[in-house]
Amino acid sequence: MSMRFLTAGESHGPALVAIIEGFPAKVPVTPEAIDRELARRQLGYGRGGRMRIERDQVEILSGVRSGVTMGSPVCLRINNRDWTRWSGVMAPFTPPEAATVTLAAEPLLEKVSTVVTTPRPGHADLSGAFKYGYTDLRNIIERASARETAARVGVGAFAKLLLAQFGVFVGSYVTRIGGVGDDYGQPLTPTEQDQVDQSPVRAVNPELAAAMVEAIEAARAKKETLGGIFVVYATGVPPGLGSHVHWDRRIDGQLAQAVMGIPGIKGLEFGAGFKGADLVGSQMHDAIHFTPESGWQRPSNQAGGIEGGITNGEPLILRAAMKPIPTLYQGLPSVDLKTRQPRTAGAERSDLTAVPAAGVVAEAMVAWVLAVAFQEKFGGDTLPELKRAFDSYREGLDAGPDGS
Ligand code: EPS
Repeated sequence: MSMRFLTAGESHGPALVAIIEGFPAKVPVTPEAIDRELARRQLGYGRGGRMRIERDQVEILSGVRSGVTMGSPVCLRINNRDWTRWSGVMAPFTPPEAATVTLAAEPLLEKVSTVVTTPRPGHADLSGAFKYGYTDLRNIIERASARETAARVGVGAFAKLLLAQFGVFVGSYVTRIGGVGDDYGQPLTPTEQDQVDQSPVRAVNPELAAAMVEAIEAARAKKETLGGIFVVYATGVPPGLGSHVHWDRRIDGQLAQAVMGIPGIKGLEFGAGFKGADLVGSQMHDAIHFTPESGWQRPSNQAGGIEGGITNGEPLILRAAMKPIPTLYQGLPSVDLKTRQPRTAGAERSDLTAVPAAGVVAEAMVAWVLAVAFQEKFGGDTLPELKRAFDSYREGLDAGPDGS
């Protein structure tokens, strides 16, 4: 059975938790490696006050001993510091103690109602209310909040640690916010990736980063929110992950599910993506070269590292579009669920933009899909077993795709 994971937790509950089942034994893990990813998810100019309250840190409850995984379920927990303000509202067995919660660190919003009856257009509020039969939208908001993505990033950190054992690195950067930016789409070096994480919007080009910050400030003044585009890349990916033989084994399909499952993601493309639709075939497809000295070479990578639903040995490149955050301090036209009368949707605490953070969440999900594909291809309950299978596969590739 392949690896799987589940997360649980509400935005203002005591904690987020995740359980990873089937993770191989003997993979070295450090808390710093996980906390580093959690801190990267908290980055980004234009985040809301919640990010000034939280200092996400992992606590490992099971599955890791003396700094290595045990093969047993890994359970991780990330506490919500903000819970101290919400414990009387989120209690499992007693009704909310107060009608409002006073927020901290939020200049634009002092309090929010514990009971919310006017759905915010664009959020899960109305569709979630229809589905789960609530007029108190707090029951939907709490789990729909992108706070849950902290747990995914914790899980992704484990996937990254596994992939690092095989020289696979997953990174990301922002190319556009609010229509400002460019279409850059190359993988980065580790130094370039570190520089990106120093940028206020996690962009490669400092001039464009400054223009994106300006766009965020202009949006703040107008009580607007912004979306944008980010690139996720993976280097060192071996050929042969995924498969052409069945629809649900295609790795581009699996990656699409994983990245589209991040709140706010509305578009996704691999390599040349939508631009490729306008090219003729001879412009689109990456020529194949081989020399005994350099092996297989592809002078271009319009395929984004995937052909036939299988990784082809080139860097994986995908680009995702995130819509503007649907919580607006100006409020959007809506209807009160109780009175069915027109009413402006209220604000919840939110970000002006979360594109830089979404890139980090997408890295985690891409790393997860690659790690699952690794385990499916190379098998094994332990890291040494995986390594033996991987090394023998690589030797075979050097000899030729049929291993002869
Ligand atoms: C987020 C936590 C959330 C928001 C944001 C991201 O905190 P809260 O639930 O207290 O509002 O700051 O979530 C959204 C903008 C959203 O639409 O879900 C986080 O930890 O990233």
